[in-house]
Amino acid sequence: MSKTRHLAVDIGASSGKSLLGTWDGEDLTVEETHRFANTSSFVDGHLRWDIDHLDAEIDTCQRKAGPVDTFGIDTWGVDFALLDSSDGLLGRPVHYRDHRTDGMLAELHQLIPAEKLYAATGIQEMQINTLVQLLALSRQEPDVLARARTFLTIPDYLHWRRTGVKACEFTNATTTQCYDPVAGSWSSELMSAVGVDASVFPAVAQPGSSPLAGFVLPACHDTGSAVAALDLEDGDYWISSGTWSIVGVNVPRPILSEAARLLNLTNEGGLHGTFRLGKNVMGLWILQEWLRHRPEPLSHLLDRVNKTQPFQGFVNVDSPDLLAPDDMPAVLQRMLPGLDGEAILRSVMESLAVKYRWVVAALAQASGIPCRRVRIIGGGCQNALLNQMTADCLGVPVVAGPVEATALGNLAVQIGRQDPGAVRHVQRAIARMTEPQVFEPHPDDRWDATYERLLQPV
Ligand code: LFR
Repeated sequence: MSKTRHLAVDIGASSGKSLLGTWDGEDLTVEETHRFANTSSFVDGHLRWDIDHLDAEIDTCQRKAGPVDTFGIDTWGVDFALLDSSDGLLGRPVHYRDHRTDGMLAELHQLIPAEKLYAATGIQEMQINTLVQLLALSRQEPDVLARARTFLTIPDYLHWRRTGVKACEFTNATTTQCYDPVAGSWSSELMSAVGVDASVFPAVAQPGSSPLAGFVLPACHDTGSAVAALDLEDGDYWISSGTWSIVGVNVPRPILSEAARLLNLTNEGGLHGTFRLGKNVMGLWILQEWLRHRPEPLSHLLDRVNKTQPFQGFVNVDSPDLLAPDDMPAVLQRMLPGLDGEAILRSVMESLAVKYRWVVAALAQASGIPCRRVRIIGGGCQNALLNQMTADCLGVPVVAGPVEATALGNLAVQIGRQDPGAVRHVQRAIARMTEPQVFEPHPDDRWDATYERLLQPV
């Protein structure tokens, strides 16, 4: 087989990169061709994407890679661009950590009962969701919504700029909380409830489909791409560990039971009609924000945290106070009085591991799939201390890697397309090229005691 060349552009919370993958039918070789900053800034009172900068950087990715057979872009979910009747951008897209959605969840529930919302979307209730952002927009800037003719999620927008194709890729469409996974279409009822004209939503296209020669849609939602890199076995749960920790398990169809709703689990679209049953946990954002205020290399900080006495404190890592605080260290110090920096961060990491255990138990209960092993992927899987804590707390082996799961999974779908066997073939090639690290569990009763603290009502 002759070699084919594929370009994955993966845009994360603070940086983006492009990986050029060469596929010979058996093995994948990759080369990072470009890396760039991704920053958001306050413009017109809101935290916004610097979308023109990203557009220019993606041009550079493409130029540096040279001719390729296919290319595809992924970023985080829920954010979007709106175009007017002349296809002009209606303002720089707003970042989900902007405060425009504060208090909007309660307002959404007044419009749509929680049970109905879950039955129609299967999506975890979070104030960052696209539906909540659209509600905020219709309340705060109705003129912008009135002028909108096209809704595109961020990767859809960046693809459209290059291909002229206006489509919403499936994995990302399902994360918006505007898409009905059972009906297999946008939910016009939900949209009209929040004041959005359903005609702005373009057709949904499957990952692996090719709307245009030379362009194969990857899983455009970064979590979708990350999980697409894995050759999962029965009983494998995964944690996509980055700014967020998404804990999940793959399921053949969405689970919309009352139990799943009460546990606030999410059903996000995956490859070939499957779903990812999961839940967002606040993740390494807490550490990233700590370091933004108290800069030092992460490895130095983790060395000291490792030497700190364990089990000194517990914190609810999913407290809304941690979503977008001005000063993360100050908030944590208030939540964990009397502890020094290292003890605070050790407590945060232990509390993360305990939350992972709770989520895995909830997912197992809702899906009926027992957890035999956890695969931790993404940048956060380099945190060996957290990996070991996770193994110890959950009592199952943790396999860490690949670090670049998102870009690799993006490539796997570009190469294998809509053929599950072909994607599996690439996933096996990815498993051969990366060396996962295994963390065996060491039982310790103190994890159970900390878990009990999580279960206590606040
Ligand atoms: C991870 C992620 C999560 C999503 C959050 C916000 O990067 O995409 O899956 O819930 O970011 O979009």
